[in-house]
Amino acid sequence: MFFGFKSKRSKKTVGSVPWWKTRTVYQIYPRSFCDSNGDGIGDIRGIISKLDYLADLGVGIIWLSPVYNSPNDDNGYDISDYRSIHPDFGTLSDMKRLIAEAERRDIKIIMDLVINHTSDEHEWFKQSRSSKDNPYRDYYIWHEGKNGKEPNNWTSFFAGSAWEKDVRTGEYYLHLFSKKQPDLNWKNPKVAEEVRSILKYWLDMGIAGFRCDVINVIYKTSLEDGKKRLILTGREHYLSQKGCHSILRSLKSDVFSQYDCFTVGETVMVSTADANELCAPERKELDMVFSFEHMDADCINNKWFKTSFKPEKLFSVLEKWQNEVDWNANYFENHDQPRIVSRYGSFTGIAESEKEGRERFAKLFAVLLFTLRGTPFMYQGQELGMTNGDFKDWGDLRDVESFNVAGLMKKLHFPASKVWKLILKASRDNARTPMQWSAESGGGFTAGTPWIKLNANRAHINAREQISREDSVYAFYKKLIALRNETPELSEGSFKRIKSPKNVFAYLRSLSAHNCLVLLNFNRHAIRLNHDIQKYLVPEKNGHAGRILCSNDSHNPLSGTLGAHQACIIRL
Ligand code: ISL
Ligand code: CA
Repeated sequence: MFFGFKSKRSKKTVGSVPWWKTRTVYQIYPRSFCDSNGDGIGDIRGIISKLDYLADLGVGIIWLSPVYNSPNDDNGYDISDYRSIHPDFGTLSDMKRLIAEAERRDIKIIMDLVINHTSDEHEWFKQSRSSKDNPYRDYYIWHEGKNGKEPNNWTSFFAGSAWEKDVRTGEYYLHLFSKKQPDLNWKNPKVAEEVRSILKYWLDMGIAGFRCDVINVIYKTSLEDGKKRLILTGREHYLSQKGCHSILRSLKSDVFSQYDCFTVGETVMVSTADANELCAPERKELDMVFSFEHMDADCINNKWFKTSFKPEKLFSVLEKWQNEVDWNANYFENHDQPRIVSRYGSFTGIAESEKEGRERFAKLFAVLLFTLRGTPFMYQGQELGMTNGDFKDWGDLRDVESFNVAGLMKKLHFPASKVWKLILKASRDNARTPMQWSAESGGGFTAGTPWIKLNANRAHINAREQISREDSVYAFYKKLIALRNETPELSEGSFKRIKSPKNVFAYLRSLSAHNCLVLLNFNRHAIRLNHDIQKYLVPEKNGHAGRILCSNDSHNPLSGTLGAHQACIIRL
């Protein structure tokens, strides 16, 4: 519900604020977005056919997950040629048309930059593994074994040792991810030279920036044994190292600063201090970073062990990041994360009867996303309130990480049914099911057989249905995007948390004399607001009540209570 607010086509730049601070970013996972030729795999022509949909929603930037050539061990995050497009997705000329067609609609495109590793099928690696004296040998990290075993005790992000022995030379190569993703050697200046030239190639083609994959792990200071840990043994030797900072500074000064572009780093295990070292303006490294701490509000130790969602944990992490980092890259979903409504809301979405609660919950997170200070990043299908996959058995899963981790759990003697339960909850495949465009058998995604199981709830959760309804999650996203575009205090204003009842998140966004109060009730029941909040709603001095700009519920918060899962923005 939006009050006294007309949605206009967005004014994309506000004053001198850079465009990447005011626009909304929409992430596309190309395999699962829209298939134009019936082979079951989403492609670039499919994306082009949906540009009007995105423009209408108010999207200002598309982040495209990898579309480069790749053997797809990790769905494109294993690149075998950085300058070409995977034939599954189309051709280079399709890509150029996508850039031009997006530009016509005032939408910019950023690409995924995966430079911690390449595919083992990249020409550099083929050369590198062929012999110890090949000129490409030093592009990767090779080491002889120690007493007939791996060179050190490091473990991979995808479980198991981070080393693989290669028969050709008898030495091991490092892979922090799958064994088909060998890590590049960033101590070799030739690697940086290659990457600079790849960056220019795409920027010259009209790309507006990059999402830099696991960018804070690229530099390995030493290859010594790491402190033994439950996950990622060895990490102290490569997380956010000095060497990484100097590489990023040189990429910024040699390349990024020469273009009107921006960078967002995907940075694992970062603290706010690490984030500031990477993206505070004076550091001249990255423009913003994705952190992970706020995604742990439903985990114990690591993402595989999910517990119930703890809203207060989420609030305190968000508050810390809002206060300590000037400009955040805000997100709650991406291609690696289960869907919000399923993981935090426990809405399976299979039952039509859950619709109202699920949609209200999806809108609650939408208000949070668009009212935090920073650039909002949304993921395809989030605007429809899409749910986790409805996978029935192992044959329905596709993700290399899920299989590797399941293998490790089995080795540790977890019972098979337990393994399935844990994987089902946390698998990255939950986010990768095809976009639900319509109720039809292919979900409007494909005329063929989708590469991964389409959720049966497409019958009632789909874009066509959402667009037809004024109170849908889609309509709510569209209005929120426009509201943020039209309300400088929401995009540029400061953030100040206000004391609130348990599981209610309340804060002010302020710019000069303008203030917006944001109230988010994460309780499943109505709640009475405390004095600290009430005093803003009806100020004693002038008696003017705040004006509600948006709410996911018709209940009036000015009455002093919030409804179950109610979220609203009030202009004071
Ligand atoms: O899924 C994760 C977080 O919940 C991580 O384990 C993830 O693998 C890590 O965040 C790195 O992700 C990025 O690099 C990977 C790729 O598989 C992911 O899809 C990508 O987002 C390797 O390139
Ligand atoms: Ca296709």
